[in-house]
Amino acid sequence: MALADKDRIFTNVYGYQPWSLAAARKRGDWDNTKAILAKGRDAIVQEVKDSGLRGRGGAGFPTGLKWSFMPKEYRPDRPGFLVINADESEPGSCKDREIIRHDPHKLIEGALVAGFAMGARAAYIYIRGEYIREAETLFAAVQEAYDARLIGKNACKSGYDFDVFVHRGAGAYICGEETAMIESIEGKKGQPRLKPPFPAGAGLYGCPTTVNNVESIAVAPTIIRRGAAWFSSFGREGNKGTKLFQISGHVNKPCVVEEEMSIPFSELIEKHCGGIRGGRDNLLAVIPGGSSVPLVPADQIWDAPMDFDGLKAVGSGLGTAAVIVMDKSTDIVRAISRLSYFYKHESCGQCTPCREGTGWMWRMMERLRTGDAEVGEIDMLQQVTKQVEGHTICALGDAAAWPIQGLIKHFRPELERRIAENVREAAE
Ligand code: L3W
Ligand code: SF4
Repeated sequence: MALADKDRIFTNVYGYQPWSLAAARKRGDWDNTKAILAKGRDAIVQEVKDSGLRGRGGAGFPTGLKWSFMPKEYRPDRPGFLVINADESEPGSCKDREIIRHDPHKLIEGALVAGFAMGARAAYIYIRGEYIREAETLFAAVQEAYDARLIGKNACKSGYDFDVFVHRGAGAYICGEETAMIESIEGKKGQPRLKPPFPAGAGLYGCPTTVNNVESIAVAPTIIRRGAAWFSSFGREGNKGTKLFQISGHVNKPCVVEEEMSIPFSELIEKHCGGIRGGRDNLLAVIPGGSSVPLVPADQIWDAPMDFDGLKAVGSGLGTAAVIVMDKSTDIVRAISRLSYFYKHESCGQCTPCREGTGWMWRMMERLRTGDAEVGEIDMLQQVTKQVEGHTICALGDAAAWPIQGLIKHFRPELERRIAENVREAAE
């Protein structure tokens, strides 16, 4: 059953009401936040654990568990930090933008609640450089929260001091990787660090740090207010809660919509997007979780539950729930080749398999796109993806390899057809 309006967390996702503090308060934000903090650190972490919330930035790591990795004791010489990943750059992803545009106070209140629960001294919201208007909104909303003494010294009269800083990025996709983001905030070139140590052990300025996605943080106050049992009543085991889905591409009405986790793909598309352009039979394939996850052909995605396990079962992933729909007018080889170019362009270049491999993969994809290749090169390309996957410092290498692997797995006949046609043209 689809999510009822009364169960939506992001009630202003379309911006029908102002984002301002006054309007946010009418929607229930910042309502006796002091009472939430009074529950204590452990109780808040336990509630988030019980809710089943998993990270909304792509990896799906359990949020409450991540918060619990932060040190229990406060040390002034080694304060904890919360870093909020608003560097939304994954092709297809556009949900954090809507939260910041229309519901920034959910994020700021979430920063205070999460920061308090993990014993952090401050939150840094790292916002994508291209989100210029959104950054302006966020700066203004943070100032409103300071002026109302909701954050800063003695935040919400709780006796707890908590600062929120907004940090703008400069347009590099790789700064969305948590350790590259930390480097960037420190003023260095945004290149990922080797893990471990994980940020909870040694993060921003060498201090304990938790990096969470905007959506993961923005839902936290509602989870505490309405309770873990309410949140976990949506979705299925291991895939709980509500989720912002972002559907783009060849549907009649692309949209961002909050829905219950595990909603079947068909229901999501028919109910909220007016169906596939040209009807169900015109669907070719779907990239269900942002460009870093493999595509799924039409016949396998239609009944799939839109959650971590449901999409894993069809060889893909939920990622950020950025659903890219492609109908039969799509040149699927060209589409994946374009993604390959993106990863080649965004590679930070510090590890050889990614720096060199993304270039190799893109050039081979271009040869396959034009049909100017031998059939044996399809397997060679597959081998190159296997040499990149799992052999790099961060997940960008995997992200570059997986879409190509999905293409070869599901559309090999199309690759072979292009090569055959090119050979035939050359022979004529
Ligand atoms: C302490 C341990 N912490 C894991 C933490 C870790 C991180 C989180 C998940 O990649 C994915 C990527 C993209 N002690 C820990 C621990 N942690 N073990 O848990 O870590 P990890 O390494 O599984 O993932 P990641 O590096 O965060 C993120 C995928 O997301 N993605 C796209 C993302 C794009 C955006 C965007 O544009 N907004 O988010 C899509 O699928 O491929 O697989 O915090 O520290 N033992
Ligand atoms: Fe940089 Fe690519 Fe290595 Fe990640 S995998 S650290 S983006 S070179």
